[in-house]
Amino acid sequence: MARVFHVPAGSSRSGARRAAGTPAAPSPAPVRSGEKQAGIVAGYLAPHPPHLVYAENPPQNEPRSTGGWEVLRWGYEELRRRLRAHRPDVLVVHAPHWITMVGHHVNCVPNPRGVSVEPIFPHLFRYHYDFRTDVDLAEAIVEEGERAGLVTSALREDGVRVDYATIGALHLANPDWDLPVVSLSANNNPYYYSDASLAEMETLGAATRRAIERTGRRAVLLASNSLSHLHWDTEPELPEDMGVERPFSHTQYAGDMELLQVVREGPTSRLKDAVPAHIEATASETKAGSLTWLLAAMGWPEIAGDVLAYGTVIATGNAVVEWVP
Ligand code: 2X7
Ligand code: FE2
Repeated sequence: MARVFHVPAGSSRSGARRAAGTPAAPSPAPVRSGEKQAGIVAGYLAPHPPHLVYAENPPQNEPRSTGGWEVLRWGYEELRRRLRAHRPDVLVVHAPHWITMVGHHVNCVPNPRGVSVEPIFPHLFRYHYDFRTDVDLAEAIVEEGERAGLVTSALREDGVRVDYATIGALHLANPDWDLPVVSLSANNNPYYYSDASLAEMETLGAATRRAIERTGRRAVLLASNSLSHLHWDTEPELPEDMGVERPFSHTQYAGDMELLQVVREGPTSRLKDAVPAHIEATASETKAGSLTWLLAAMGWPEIAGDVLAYGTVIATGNAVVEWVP
């Protein structure tokens, strides 16, 4: 891992903010969840292709469709049913299109609102969002990350546009937006340094778990990643034309199936080797670290994952998966 992203604990940008006299965020008070037990209650692989939101025709999205990608969307329907049953206080999402070049950032803006636009598919995704952040938990994740020696930063500027991978996964998991959110950035280190591993995501995952426990939250985690990531560079006249939707190649499809077989068999610790091998074989979007963060946060539980759906979107592989620790 490139050393530029490691600093001694306490020397981060938010540490500098405190040194400059800005009042530190108050320690979050533990929250009582009634009879509910706090901690991470479930984790989902929750891919974000903008096509899935477009196909749903929600009022928040400007473009209109005639449907498409139904099997993946049915998987999300089941995800939503299960997510409700876990009765979470908060959704915590790690997404690969909030790219930060230095460190791991956490959105601490209390009420992000604006229009999220997919830069390559703006004709499919122009989504009006308006949601609440669990600021206490967000700040606790910044603090725990810092304490663990990560470069962390609290985003506090109102009006910064929220990326489509964060919005896409959150919409598909909870289109009512009636739960508070914590959104984490993806540090782009693995895309720039050939020797970079996902080891830092282990640290970020553990820090996330400690922050959730410390604040007494009942949290559902969302890893907003597609799987195999080679895709077409042209799209059909009708974007939702399922007559042309298919895997990029048999090799890409087979790579996804190999990974999902390990997911279905468990335990999750086998994914410590399987995820990097899958990235190598399929240019998987899990290279951005969201899936590793999720599994590390759950402590690599000795369980299998439940694959709720698999399908391609403009040839990329996408799976909706549940893990209940
Ligand atoms: O970001 C994406 C993606 N992950 C997969 C497919 C299509 C578009 O955007
Ligand atoms: Fe993506």
